[in-house]
Amino acid sequence: MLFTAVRLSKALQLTLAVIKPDAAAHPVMLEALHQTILDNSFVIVRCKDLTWRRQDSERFYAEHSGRFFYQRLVEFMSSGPMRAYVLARVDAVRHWRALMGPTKVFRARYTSPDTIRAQFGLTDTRNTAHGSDSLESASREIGFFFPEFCVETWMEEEEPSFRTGQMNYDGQKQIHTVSTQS
Ligand code: 3AN
Repeated sequence: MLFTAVRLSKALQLTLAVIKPDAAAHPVMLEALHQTILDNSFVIVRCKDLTWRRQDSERFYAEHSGRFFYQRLVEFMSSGPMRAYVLARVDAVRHWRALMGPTKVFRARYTSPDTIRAQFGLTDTRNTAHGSDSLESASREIGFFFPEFCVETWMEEEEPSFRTGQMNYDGQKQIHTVSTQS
C-alpha cells in the first residue's frame, strides 16, 4: 500500500531558503516567517542560524560581481545573523520563489502584496528572503550552507517517508523528522 502510494505520487523537491539579516534580526519577524513556511505546506528538512564572513558572501554572490549592487549586497549579507532552511515540497523551488515574490520590494508590494518580500522587505537589497532559482542551484546552494547534507542520500532514504506523510514536527528543533511509528 505504502509502496503504491510512493510510486504514484510526485517526488518532493528540495530547495534552499534563507531569511536574510534584515528579518533575522527581529525574533518576531523570524517566527512569523517560520510559521509562514509551515502554513504553506513545506517540510522543514534542516534549519540553521548562521552569520557569514564577508568572503562567504562574496563567494555565494560571485555571479553578481560587477553589478552596481554587488558591494552593497555582499556587505549586507555579512552584516548579521541569518537563517537557512532546506525545504521540501512538490515543486519546492517554484513554490518558495512564488511565496517570496519579486526581487524588487516596491514591485512586490504592487504586483504581489501577499508575498514575503512585499510584506517584510525594506529595499531591493534588504529584501528579506533568498530562494534557489532552479534544481541545480538548489543542490549547489544547499551544499554551500549545509556541507554535511547530501541531497542524493536524502532523496533515496528519506524522501519516500516524507512524501507519504510519515513525519512529525519537532517543535524544539523546529524541523520535521521521519516518524518511526508504523
Ligand atoms: P533573486 O534573489 O530574486 O533571485 P537575484 O539573484 O537577481 O534575485 O539577486 C540576488 C540578490 O541581489 C537579490 N535578492 C537582492 O538582494 C540583490 N539585488 C538584485 N537586484 C538588485 C537591485 N536592482 N538593487 C539592489 N539589490 C539587488
